[in-house]
Amino acid sequence: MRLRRSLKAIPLLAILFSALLPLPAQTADQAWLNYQKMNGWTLFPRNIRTLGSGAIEQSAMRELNRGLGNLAGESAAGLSARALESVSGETILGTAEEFRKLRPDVRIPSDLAPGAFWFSRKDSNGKHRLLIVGGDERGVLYGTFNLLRPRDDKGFPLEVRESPAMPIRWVDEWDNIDGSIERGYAGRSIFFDAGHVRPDLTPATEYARLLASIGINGCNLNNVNNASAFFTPAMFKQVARIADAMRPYGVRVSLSADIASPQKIGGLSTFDPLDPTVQKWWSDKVSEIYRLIPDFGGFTVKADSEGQPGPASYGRSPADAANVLAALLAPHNGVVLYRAFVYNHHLDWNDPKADRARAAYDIFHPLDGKFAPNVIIQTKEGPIDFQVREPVSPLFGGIPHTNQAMELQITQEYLGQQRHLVYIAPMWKEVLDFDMRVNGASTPVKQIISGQSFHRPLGGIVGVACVGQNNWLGSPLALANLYAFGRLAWNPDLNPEDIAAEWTRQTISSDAAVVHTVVNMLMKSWPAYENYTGPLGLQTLTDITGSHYGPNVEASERNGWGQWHKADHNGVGFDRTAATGTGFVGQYPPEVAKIYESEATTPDNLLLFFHHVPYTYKLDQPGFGGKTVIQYLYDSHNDGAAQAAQFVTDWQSIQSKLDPALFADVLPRLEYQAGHAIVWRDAVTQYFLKLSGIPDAQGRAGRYPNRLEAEDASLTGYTVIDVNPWEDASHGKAVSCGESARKPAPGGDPAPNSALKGHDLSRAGTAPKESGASAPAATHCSATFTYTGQPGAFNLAVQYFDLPGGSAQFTLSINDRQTDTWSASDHLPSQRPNGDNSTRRIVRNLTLKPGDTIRVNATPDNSDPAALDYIELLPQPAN
Ligand code: GCV
Repeated sequence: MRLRRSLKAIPLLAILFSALLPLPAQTADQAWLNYQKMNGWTLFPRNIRTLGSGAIEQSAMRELNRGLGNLAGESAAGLSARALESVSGETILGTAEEFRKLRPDVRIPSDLAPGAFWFSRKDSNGKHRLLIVGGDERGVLYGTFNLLRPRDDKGFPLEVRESPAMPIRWVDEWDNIDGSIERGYAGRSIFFDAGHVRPDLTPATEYARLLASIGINGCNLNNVNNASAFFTPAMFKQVARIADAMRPYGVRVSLSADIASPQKIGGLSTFDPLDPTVQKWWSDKVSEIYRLIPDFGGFTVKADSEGQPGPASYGRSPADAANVLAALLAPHNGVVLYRAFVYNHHLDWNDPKADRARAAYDIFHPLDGKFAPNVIIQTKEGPIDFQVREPVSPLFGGIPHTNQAMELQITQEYLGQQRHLVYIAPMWKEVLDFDMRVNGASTPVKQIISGQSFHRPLGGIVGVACVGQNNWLGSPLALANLYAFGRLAWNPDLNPEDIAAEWTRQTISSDAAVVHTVVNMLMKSWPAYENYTGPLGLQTLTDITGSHYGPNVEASERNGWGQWHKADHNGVGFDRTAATGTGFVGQYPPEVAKIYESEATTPDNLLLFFHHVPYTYKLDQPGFGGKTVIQYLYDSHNDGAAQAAQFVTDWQSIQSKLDPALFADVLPRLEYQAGHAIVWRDAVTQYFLKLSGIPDAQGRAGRYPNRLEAEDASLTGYTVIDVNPWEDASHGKAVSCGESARKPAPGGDPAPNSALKGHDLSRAGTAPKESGASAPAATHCSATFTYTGQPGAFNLAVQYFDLPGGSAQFTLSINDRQTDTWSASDHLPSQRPNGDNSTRRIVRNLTLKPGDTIRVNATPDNSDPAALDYIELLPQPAN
C-alpha cells in the first residue's frame, strides 16, 4: 500500500518539479515571426540605417537585421548570384519628417498619416536603394514588417503604400492580478503573477513585436471584471515596466478601470462619478499614472454589467461616468473605451417582451451625442455575446454622433476554447462588411467604426485575445485568428482567405499543397463548428451558465441571462420582431429592419435568432435545400461532424511536408475535435428529436446501431448513472467507477472564473447535481461486452468522460488480451461526466468474430471516476 502511494507520488513530484522550473521563454518566432521559415523571401540591401534614433525606429532596424541575419545565415552558397547582387546597395528607414530634413534629395510622398508607410525599391547609379518611410515612427515599423512578410507568387513588389483603416487597433487581455486569465485557454498570464507584474517581461516585448507586425497599437492589460486591485501606486509602478517593455514596438498600454474603485480601494463612502471627492480620487490616479507612463492609452470600462458596479447605482448614466474619466485623460491624449455590454442578467424568461439583445441599444442610443470627444463606445459585434453566429449589433447604426469601436473575441470562449479549429476571420469579415443602411445610405459597419461614415475623429476595433504562457493561444492553428484580427483591423477590406494563406506561408510553409490544404481547413472550420453546435441562428447551444464549452441545449432556457432559443414541442426560435415579438428588430435602420421582420427575407442562417417557427417550417433560401427546420438541424449536425473528421484526413495528407513537431502537436487536437463534434452532434440531435417528436428522415438521430452501451454491459464495480444534461450521453446514461469516493467541487460545477465574473449560479436553474450513487468506492471497474455481429475488421471507439482532478486509467482487451491502454489526463471543464468532457479514444485494426469479449478495464483517480458511455464499432476505411 505504502509502495503504491510512493509510486503514485513520483509522477506528481515530477509535475511539481517541472512546474517550478522556469518555462522556456515564449517568443514571437513561435507564432508567425519566424524568419527562418521565410528564409530568402525578401531580398534587400544589407547596408541598413535609420535617419532617426527613436526606440520604435530602432526596433524596425533590428527587425530588418533579424530577417537579414537569417538571409545571411543561408550562406552565399545558398543564394544565387543574382540574389546576392540584389542585396547590395542601401536600405534607409525614417519618418517622412526625417527624410524631409535629412534627405531632401530623396522624393517621398508628402501626405503620410500617422501609422502609414511607403516603401520603394529602386536602382540608382547601378545600386539598389530601399526606402522605408513612415508617417511617424510606428509607420516605419509597420512598413518594415510589411516588407518582411512573404507574399504570394506575384513576388516582391517594388513599391507599397498603406495606411491603417482606423486609429484604435487594440487587443484586450482579461488577465487577473493573480496571473489567471478569464476566458484564457493558453495557460497563465505573461504579465502578472501572484499579485505582481512578472519579473521577466521578455514575453511582453515579444508579444508587442507580434502585435506590431500586424499593426496593433494598443494593449489593455487586465480583466474588465474586478479591476480595482490594479489601481494602487505599487501596481502602477509595475505596470510602467510593462509599458516600457511594449513601447519599443509602438504598443501603448491601458487598463480596465472599475467604476467603484474610489469606494472599493479608495476608502470613500461613495463612487458616484459626479461626486467631487470621487472625481478628485480619479484625478489623482490619472496624474499618478501619467507621471509613470506618459503614453498611457486610457481606460476600458465595464460597468452595470454582470455584477460589476456602475453609475446606475447613483442614477447616473454611462455618459456621466465616461465623461468624468475622459476629461481627466484628455490632456494626456488618453481615451475611455466604455463597453456597451450592459444588460440585466436577471431577466424573466416567461416575459415574452424580455430580451437581452435589446439592452445595448436601449441604454446607449438615447445617449448619442452626449459623450466627450475622447470617449469611444466599445460594442461586441453581436447583441448577445460572441456566439457562433449573431446578427450585427444594431447599436453600430444607432449612435452616429458618438465614436465607436467594435469588440471581437479572438480567444474562443464560445467557439471551442482553442480545442476546436475555428478560424473566425470569415465571421468577422461578414460583420465588418454588413451594411447598416443608416439614413438609407451605404454605411458598412467597417466604415462606421473607422469613423468614416459619420465623420468621427476616433474609432476602431478591439480584439479580446487573452494570450497566455502556452504558445500565446495554446493551439498552433488558433494563432491564425490573432493574425487575422490584426490584418482586418489594419485593412477590413482584406479577404479572410488571403489572410489565411499569408499566415500559413509565414507560419507553416510556403509549399503550395500545404497552403492549399491549410487554407481550406481554416476556411471550412467556422461553418463546420456552426453546423455541429448551433445553426440557423440558434447560437452556440452550450452550457451558458457554466463552461461555455460542451453541449447543453437546455441551459439556454429558463435562466436570467437572456441567452435563449425558446424551443418547445412545436417549434423553436426567438420572436424578436416588432409585430409580435420583443421589438428588437425595430432597433435596426428601416431597410435592415424590414429584412429581419419577415421570416421569408431573414437570412436562413439567422432565422431562429429572429423568429419562432414550427419545426416543419421550410428553408427555401439557396444553400438550405428546401429542408424543414428540424431536418436541417439533423443534417447540419451530421455534416459538421463529418467535416471535423475530414480535418484529420486533410492534415494527414500533408504530413510529409510539415515540420514533424507541428504535425504531431496538431494531429491529436484535430482527432479530439472530431470526437467532440460527434458528442455535439448526438447531443443536439437527440435533444430536438425528443422535444419535437419528429424523426430524422435519414434515421440517424437517437439511433446508434453500432454502439454497445456501457449501461447494458456486464459490469464489475461500475454503477449506472444518469448523465446531466441527459443529451450529453448516449441514451442519457453512463457508468461510473468509485462514485462515492468522488469529491465534487462544493456547490457543484462553478462557471470558470464565476467568482470573478459575478455570475449568479443560483439563478441559473441548471446548477448540476451529482448523481447520488452510494455504493462503496471501487478501485477497479470493468465493463464487458460480447460481440455478436459478423466477423470482420474494425476500428473501435471508446467514449469515456475525462474529468479533471485525476488521471483515470483505461485498458481495452479483446478476449482478455490487452490491445490498448491510455490515461484520461486532459484538463477539460466540468466536475461531472457530461458533454464538456466526453472524449473518444479510437483503437484501430481490430478483428472480431461472434462471441468475442470486449472489455474496458478502468481505474479511477481522485475525482476522475473513469466514467464510460459506450463503445462503437466503426467500419474501417478501405485502405
Ligand atoms: C470578462 C462574457 C464572458 C465573461 C466576460 C463578459 C464580458 O459574459 O463569459 O467572462 O467577462 O462576457 O465581456 O464582460
